[in-house]
Amino acid sequence: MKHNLFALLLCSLFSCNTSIDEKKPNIIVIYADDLGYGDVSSYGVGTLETPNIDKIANNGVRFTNGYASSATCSPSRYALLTGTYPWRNKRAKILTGANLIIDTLEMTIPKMLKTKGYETGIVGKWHLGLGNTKIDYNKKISPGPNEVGFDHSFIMADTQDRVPTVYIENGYVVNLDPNDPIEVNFKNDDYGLPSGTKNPELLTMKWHHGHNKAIVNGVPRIGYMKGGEKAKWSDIDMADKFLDEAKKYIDKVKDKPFFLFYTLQQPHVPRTPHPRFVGSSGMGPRGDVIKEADWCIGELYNHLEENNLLENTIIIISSDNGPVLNDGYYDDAVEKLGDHTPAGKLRGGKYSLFEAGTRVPFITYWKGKTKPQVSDEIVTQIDFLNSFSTLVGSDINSSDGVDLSDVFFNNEGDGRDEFVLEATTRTAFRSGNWVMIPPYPGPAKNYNVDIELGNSKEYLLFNLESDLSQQNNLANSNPEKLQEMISRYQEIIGKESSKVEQLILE
Ligand code: NG6
Ligand code: CA
Repeated sequence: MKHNLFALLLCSLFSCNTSIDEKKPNIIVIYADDLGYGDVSSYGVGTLETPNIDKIANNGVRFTNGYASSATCSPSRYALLTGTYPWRNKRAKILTGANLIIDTLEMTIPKMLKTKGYETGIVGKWHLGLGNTKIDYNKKISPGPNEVGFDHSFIMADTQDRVPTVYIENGYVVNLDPNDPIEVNFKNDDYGLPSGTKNPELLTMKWHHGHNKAIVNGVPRIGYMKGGEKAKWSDIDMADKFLDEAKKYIDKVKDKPFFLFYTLQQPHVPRTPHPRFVGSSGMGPRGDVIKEADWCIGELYNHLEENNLLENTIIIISSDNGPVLNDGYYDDAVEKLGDHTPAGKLRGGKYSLFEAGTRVPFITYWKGKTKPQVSDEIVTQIDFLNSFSTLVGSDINSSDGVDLSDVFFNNEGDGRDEFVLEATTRTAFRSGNWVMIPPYPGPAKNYNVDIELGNSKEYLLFNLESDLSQQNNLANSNPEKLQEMISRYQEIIGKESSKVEQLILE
């Protein structure tokens, strides 16, 4: 009490915002990688069981129209953290060994929360680029998460299928032996080491497309890597490692309000479940790593409960993009799928402008505050910044985001009316129950991953209320609606429209 009074006095003297910190809720965003709308059993459209996510979903708000901003990872993460449409940032594409794509001057969720006294941490996959010149993994790597608002970071740089296969903590490669420096190269095989293409006999997992370069733990990766032996991660222990780090972080900061961005690596390729999950789904490694992710979420929940943190912690669960089965390795994802439907009834998948690209599991939970609810309101991850801002009493806002704090946390209010979704630099527009996909050149399908991309010579117009699976193109039969959608879409994307027109003309 004495301590609190003293803090209050200090705060009133220096007009800081920490006096009511202890009442502010902790915020944990759990972000899966490539988890589909139908991969979570509470969504009722697949056959895989995810009891731990379901427990949170069934006690919180389960959104049926919840969207990532993009059908791929880096753009979605960029939009989530900045509240800005990814198509406004030309560098927000799928990254491979790239430099940081968030400007260090840009507003982010952790930066905003820090103005209100929050501790901020990220544990897991980053995939937003590092440094601003050629990255030297043997020195402090900066700028990165710590320069865009995170007090603490324990990350893998890109994805599990890319080198360097090491963890980076607050800018430093973990367990790096200075006598065994790391070199990384995404173009030329300069190191003369075994590779997926040259040495199939060394592989424990076979590549299907891409992923044929450096071999680490028997798995061929994207890119070449030399050195850093002691620093290399163990793939099968990655889930446990991230979970441990997440718990350690919570233990360290739990006396203050905190924001944790817990970015799971599952079920992105390569799918490497810990042996205790092998066979747990009956669907091969893809199902098994989803079981593993579900278990991790349960463990994190238990940890919060054991530490009496559950009442004052908001938990959000979502995914960065929709599902894909074969994303570059032979891992039985297709063969052992059975009746499971990772995208539910939605068309497309990862990389696609159709619904399954961006419509993802989306759950908010705040014990004692949110009532169990299934909400059909349209909500997106671009809206987190503005919604968290309202929640913590900040006036920082992004112009692309909408304040949906009531929808997320109070079982009240309306969702968005409209938003522009993105897939591999193409955009489409949802307004109410309508979706308009402009014409784009390119193949209708990515045959490697067996997913329809949403490219077509004609405008596509769907009414999701009567046609959730986007089977009936109403562009010809409803020209007024089409024109209305095109006009509004072009108004939003502004000068980007010239680019779209150009693509249409090609
Ligand atoms: C692609 C990879 C894919 C995946 C994706 C990024 C190939 C052929 N495909 O380039 O396997 O890594 O990048 O996925 O290399 S994401 O979820 O991080 O966006
Ligand atoms: Ca992803």
